[in-house]
Formats: sequence, structure tokens, C-alpha cells
Amino acid sequence: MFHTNHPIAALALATALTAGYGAAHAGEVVIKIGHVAPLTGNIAHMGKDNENGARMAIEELNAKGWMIGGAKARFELLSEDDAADPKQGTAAAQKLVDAKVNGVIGHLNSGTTIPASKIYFDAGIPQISPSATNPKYTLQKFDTAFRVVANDGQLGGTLGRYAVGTLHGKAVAVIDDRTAYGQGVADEFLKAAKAAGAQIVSREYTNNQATDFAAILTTVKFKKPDIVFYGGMDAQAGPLLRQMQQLGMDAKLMGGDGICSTELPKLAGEALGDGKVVCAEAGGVTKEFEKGVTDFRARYKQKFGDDVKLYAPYVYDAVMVMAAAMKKANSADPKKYLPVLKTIHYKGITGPISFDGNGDINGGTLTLYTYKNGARESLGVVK
Ligand code: ABU
Repeated sequence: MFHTNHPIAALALATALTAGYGAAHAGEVVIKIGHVAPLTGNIAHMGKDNENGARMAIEELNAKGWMIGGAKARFELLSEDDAADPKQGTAAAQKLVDAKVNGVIGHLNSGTTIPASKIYFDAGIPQISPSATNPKYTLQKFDTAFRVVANDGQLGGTLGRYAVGTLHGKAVAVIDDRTAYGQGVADEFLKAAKAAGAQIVSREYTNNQATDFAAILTTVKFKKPDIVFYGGMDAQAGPLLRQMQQLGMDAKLMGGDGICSTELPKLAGEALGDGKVVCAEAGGVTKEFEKGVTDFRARYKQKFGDDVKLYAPYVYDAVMVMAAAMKKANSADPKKYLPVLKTIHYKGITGPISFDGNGDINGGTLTLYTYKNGARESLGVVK
């Protein structure tokens, strides 16, 4: 129990205690933002990238010195590692609920975000995923679940149509890692490519820890595809490309946002080729927002000594839109700011953010990319 005789401190204390969330200090309310991503394992580089985006937002929010509920708001990041594992994801979610976080940014993977979302929903804690793209996440009728990027229906559908309409793919092979994301995006791609007239010559599966794709690729090569689609993450798309090259396969590799990182050139080496890979990021930064994201990338590089891998700008925006809802509600109490978050219109660095009735971003866009000379190159933003 907190005690104070100072009138201002008493007000701040009352504000924090009324909310029932966060520690109270004299004249200050501590707002805890939970963040969950894989910080260990084969996609730890992506998890760290997400965490860095959240950290930048938290630091900038604290520099603003906002008053919320009559007290100076101090934002605190509580970062958890779920190792991209559904079980660890729910354990991390429960830990954040027990810590009485005011909101959660994450998780990174659909396979962890979906089971964790039930835990946040039961606790009434708003959750914004900056990267989980499986449509199921926002179709569970959990009014605490939000997403600031496009979903796998948009990603797979656009890539499937592009494979046939632009790349003139006729024989297509599809491989996925059997995760909620990999399987979902691969199925959506397959459906769209087939509808556009492609023949699906091979459908193969791996898992998200595999490193040896020789058996699968040997089967696929025999079917002579001109396009191979991989539903999974960059940690495996890199070795997959290397092994395709070793087998003398000249098919293009397509994939969703999971492979579409700035890390892929390092992971694939010279097997990356020029224009050989086509993938899509689940967000589209239009012309008028380009400067904001370019500036963010420069600040990120200066602070962390590395390039943004994929989703850091969307994570940054997810934290900022949550904080904006708290400021507008003049409260960090989830019960008070959740209704504001549902109807907010926020200008993020990646674009305008508002949510539909399911919690999905309105007008979600995506960006098609290829790689040339070892660097990611935009092929255009798709609405
Ligand atoms: N969207 C790609 C990576 C995260 C996921 O949805 O599993």
C-alpha cells in the first residue's frame, strides 16, 4: 500500500491506483508497455528489430513529457522472449498480465500472437501486433486485438496474382514451414496463383527449425517449376536459396513478409541473385510518408548500428498509436483507453492508422520487393 501526505503526489498516486495498473511515484504515473517477440532462436534478429522499434518509441514518448490523468507519464518497456514458440508465447503473455501491463505490442509471430491474444482478451488488455499476419488473429471477436499491417489474405493473394500476371509463372511449387503464418500465406498464394491460371506442380512441407531442404528440393526440381513459393521466414529462405543454387535450380523464389527482410542477402549469400526473389512486406509506405520512414531508418541505424530488418517502423507506430489513445483518453487504464483506440485516427510514420471492426488496419497496403546487387529494391506499393 502507498501512503503520502503531499497533495500533488496524492493526486498522482490516486490516478495510478484508480487505474489499477503500474507503479505510482510522486507526480508521475508509470505506464507499462509489454513487448513480446523471439529474442532467441533462428529469427532472433527479427525479434530484436521489433524490440528496437518499441524502445525507440518509448524513449521518444518519455522525451515528450506528456501528462496523463494529471500526472507525468513515464513509459516503461517490459520485453519478453517467446522464442517464436506458442507455449512460450502464452507463458510470456501471462507474465505480462501478472505484471499489470497497460498494453502489449506483439507478438511477432502469428503462431504465438493468436494463442496469446486469448490471455490478453480475458484480462482486458489491448494488444497490437505489428507483424503477425494470419487473418485468424483478428477474427476471434476479441475486441482487445489490433494489427497495424496487412494480413496473409492480402499478401498471398497479391503475390499469387503477381506470380502469374507479371512473372508469367506457369508451373508453381509451394513449400511451407507448417507454422500458422507459413501455412496460411502459402495456402493463400496457392489459391490465387491457381485462380490466375498457374499449375501447382508440387506442395511440400518442412518445419521452422529445418536447415536441410535437399530432399524436398530434389522432389520439387523433378517437377520443373518456374516459381517456388516459400511460406516461412528469412532464416530458412536463405539456406533454401543456397540449396536451390547447389541443385542447379533456376526457378524464382517468392515469399511473404517473413522472407522479405534486409537480412536475406546475408542469409542467402550469392544465391540471392538479381531479381530472383520476389516478396512482399505487409505494409506499404506511400510517397507522402517516405521521408518519415527514411528518417526513422537513419535514427535507428545511428542508435543501434544496424539497419532496420523488417518491422521496426510498424512496431514504433504500434507503440505510438497505443500511447496516443491513452493521451486522448487521459488515462492508461485499459478500460478507458480501449474504446478510444478502437476509433482513433492516427498519423503514423508508416501511414494513417485506424482500425476496422475486427481490429485490422483500415486500407492495409503492402510493398512488393525484389533484391538487386545484394539490396532490397521496391517494386511498388499495392493497395
Ligand atoms: N508475418 C510474417 C511473420 C510473422 C508471422 O505472421 O508469423
